[in-house]
Amino acid sequence: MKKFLVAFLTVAILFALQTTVSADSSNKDDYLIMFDGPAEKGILKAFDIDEEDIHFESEILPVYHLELTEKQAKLVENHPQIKYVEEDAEAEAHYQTTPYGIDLVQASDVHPYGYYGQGIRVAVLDTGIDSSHEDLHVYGGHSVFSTWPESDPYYDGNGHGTHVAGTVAALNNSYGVIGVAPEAHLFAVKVLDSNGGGSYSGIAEGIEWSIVNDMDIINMSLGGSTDSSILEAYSDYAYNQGILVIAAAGNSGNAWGSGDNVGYPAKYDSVMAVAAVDQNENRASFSSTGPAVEISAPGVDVLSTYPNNNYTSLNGTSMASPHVAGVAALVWHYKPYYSNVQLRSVLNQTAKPLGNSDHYGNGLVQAYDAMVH
Ligand SMILES: [Ca+2]
Ligand SMILES: [Ca+2]
Repeated sequence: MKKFLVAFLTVAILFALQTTVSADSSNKDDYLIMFDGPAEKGILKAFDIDEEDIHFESEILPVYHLELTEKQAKLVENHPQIKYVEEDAEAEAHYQTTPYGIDLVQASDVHPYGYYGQGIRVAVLDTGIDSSHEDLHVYGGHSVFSTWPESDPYYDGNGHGTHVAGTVAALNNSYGVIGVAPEAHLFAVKVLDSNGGGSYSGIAEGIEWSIVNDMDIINMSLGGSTDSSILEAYSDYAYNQGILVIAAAGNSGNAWGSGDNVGYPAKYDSVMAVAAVDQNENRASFSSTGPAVEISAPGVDVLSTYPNNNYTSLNGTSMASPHVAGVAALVWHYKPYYSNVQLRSVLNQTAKPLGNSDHYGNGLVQAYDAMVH
């Protein structure tokens, strides 16, 4: 046993020595150097720096980008005609896009004051949320499906749920996009499969999970054309428990904006039906119409998160609904003493009127106006 240990130590030490030696002798790193005065390439040659180690010779400054060993770098640095020697530093693009909808619903007007919907719990009843996405933080979840991978709420084989989640709460950082309420807490409640299909029983189970797990807001970017007393009972129950229930009005509208075609559960009294507008605040031709339309939000060319660290633009009242959920989170964080009924009333009273109420309901949801109301 002891012999083995000794042998192992010897090998380890040898290996360590060898590593050190090789690092000292031949490992080259990228450097930027700048001469004090005009560049003199001959000086570089004197330090054994070959032509092949020089990557770039500046035409406007006496600067070279080259490869040096640590030893060479030290020698170069001590030369009186060399002003600077710097190891090359890594850089990457750091920017975050603000989708137009974030501005349109006035989220951009309240973020600078530090209002991000902190801690408001939003259940996204959808196709799951890709929780490994760099621009999302998912706090929990549940799937109504029993077979893998649909049983995993953090697997989104469709993309719809991840997109909806990003509109609610994509993180405020230096990359990707920003959501309406970037510090709201997202919960992935998977009631739709990878084909975007589901059932009323699944939605009911998702609503029940949301009630039991103390959600503040339920976003349902989904719907069907069948009326169901039991789905209505579930929606009512959630609303009576103090949850704000928001759903997409549906994509059954026509170019004329005629007809009564809002889907379920949006059509129920306990649920806010959200219609879609474009960047110019005009009704999207697909957006369902009728007296049940309650409020409007951006739903055309909406940029948001997509599985596998992607971002994409989608259309639909599905994209409009999470804007309202996000605004509700902003206002509720600011005025936590509001009941869901009061919050809903304020969102409706402060919406920007856009015209025909069968098309727009009370109008475009407005975060700032609701908060100062
Ligand atoms: Ca971001
Ligand atoms: Ca309704």
